[in-house]
Amino acid sequence: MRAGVKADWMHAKATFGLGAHPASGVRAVFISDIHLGTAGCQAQALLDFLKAYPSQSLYLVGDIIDGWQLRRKWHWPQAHNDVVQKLLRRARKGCRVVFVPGNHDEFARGFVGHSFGGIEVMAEAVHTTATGQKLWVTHGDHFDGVIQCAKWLAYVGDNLYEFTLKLNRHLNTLRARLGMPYWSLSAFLKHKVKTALNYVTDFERAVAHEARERGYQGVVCGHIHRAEMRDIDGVLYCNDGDWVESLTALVEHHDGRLEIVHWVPDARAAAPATPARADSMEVLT
Ligand SMILES: [Mn+2]
Repeated sequence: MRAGVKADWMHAKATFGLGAHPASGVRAVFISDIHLGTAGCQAQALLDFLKAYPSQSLYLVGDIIDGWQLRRKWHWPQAHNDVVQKLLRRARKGCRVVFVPGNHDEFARGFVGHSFGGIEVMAEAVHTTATGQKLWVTHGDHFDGVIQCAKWLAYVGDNLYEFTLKLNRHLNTLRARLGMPYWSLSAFLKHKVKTALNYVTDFERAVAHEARERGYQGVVCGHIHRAEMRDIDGVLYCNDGDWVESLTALVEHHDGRLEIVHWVPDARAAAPATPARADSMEVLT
């Protein structure tokens, strides 16, 4: 049984770009970390993705609306309305829409057990794939305990790396003038990023471990904005990524095959491919 399950997702692969979108849709779509209400939210790209991937089920795996940010500064352009409308329309048209709140939309945790416009609010969910695998669906912030390091360090990209190298030069010119010894800011940051990467791994392991404890074959989460699908000690760990930076989603095809979709917006399609964050992180380590 276990072997069958394994063979099934071993065939799963990540796809990039504007490849053929399934005309008949997919069985399930998992998205999280949309952060509606923030300037960083890539609402239009998400709208395009949702249009291209109709589904029988849609799981909103937390941090859909950024309540934290909205409390500080109201940012709600039309495209964010459109996303909400699109989700409600999807529920109305017969798609099962489940909303599992995250930490940024924890206000919705007060509405667990209720549904709004056909969208069910659940503290956590269980999705059964076409092949019978049971996937635990949770945002993942409850595992923050394993990530004690500043989370922003996990987002450091190569642009910032370039910047720190530059800053490093200026800093050390200044230090030299003040008669202070050379100190490498970039080495310091490199070390910090390495630590941050360890925390990512710790997070993934903690989530997978809990899924296994609970008797599930896999888990779908978000929260750390890092799309991933791999086996961790016999449990399928899936992270559906985010719609702020990476534009990623997890989909289940009608045959039960799981896939991480890396959405490429039309406007960017002609531009040279930007390396995935995982690649740029390697520059730093
Ligand atoms: Mn979160």
